[in-house]
Amino acid sequence: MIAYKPKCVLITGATSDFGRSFAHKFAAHNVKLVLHGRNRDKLQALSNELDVHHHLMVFDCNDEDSIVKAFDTLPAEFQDIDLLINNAGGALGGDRFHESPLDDSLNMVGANITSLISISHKALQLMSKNKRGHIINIGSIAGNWPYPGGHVYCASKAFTRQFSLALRADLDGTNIRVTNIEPGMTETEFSLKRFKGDANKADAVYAGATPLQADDIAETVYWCATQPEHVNINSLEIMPQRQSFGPLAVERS
Ligand code: 8X3
Repeated sequence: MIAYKPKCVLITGATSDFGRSFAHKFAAHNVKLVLHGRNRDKLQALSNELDVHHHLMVFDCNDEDSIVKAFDTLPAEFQDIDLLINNAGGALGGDRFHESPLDDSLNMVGANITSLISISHKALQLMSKNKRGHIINIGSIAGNWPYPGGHVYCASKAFTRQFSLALRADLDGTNIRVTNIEPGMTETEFSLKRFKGDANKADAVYAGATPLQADDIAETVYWCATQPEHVNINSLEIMPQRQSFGPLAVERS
């Protein structure tokens, strides 16, 4: 028996592995959905798999005008969004910062930070009018633990964590919750996208490691979203049992 059932959940990046898992998880509990994706065909394919009431939003996270338009044309029956899952975004590249294309870094800032700000701003207008809501940001352990080649990705996830916590402070008295979920190694297309289609590099990340699966994170998100209204999970870091910490690097002469 769950303590709270969201009325309407907006999932960004719904066509990706995490997003698809979130959509199926909430649909299985008959929760109305607003599904965002950049690719209309992929979004339509997801739509065809769901038999719950839903609305599709197509926009590129780097296109501010289309974000605004998507919210301004949201049908009345979907304006009761009381859960936003900020899932869109990802990592691009794993080389050292100064040896990586600057465009990759700027695109990560756009997808992981700028659009998260814009979408949260729009969703909060609705939630504060309705005096209820919850934002669940999909952060990463990369926001807590830096690693070589992580640079802007790590920094964007550190932003997500601190933005989530600071929003908590701003939203005092509004009945709106904020949670930052911080997954570690999860076997998804994340690495394939990061390494721009290089399957060997992507597979090597997960080889022999028993990584988390998207459904593990969907389970966690659903648990956070269905806590009683007086409970706020601020942040939750989750790793595979077989992933842990290493020593700090020391350069020796
Ligand atoms: C994904 C986790 O460790 O690959 O956000 O950066 S990690």
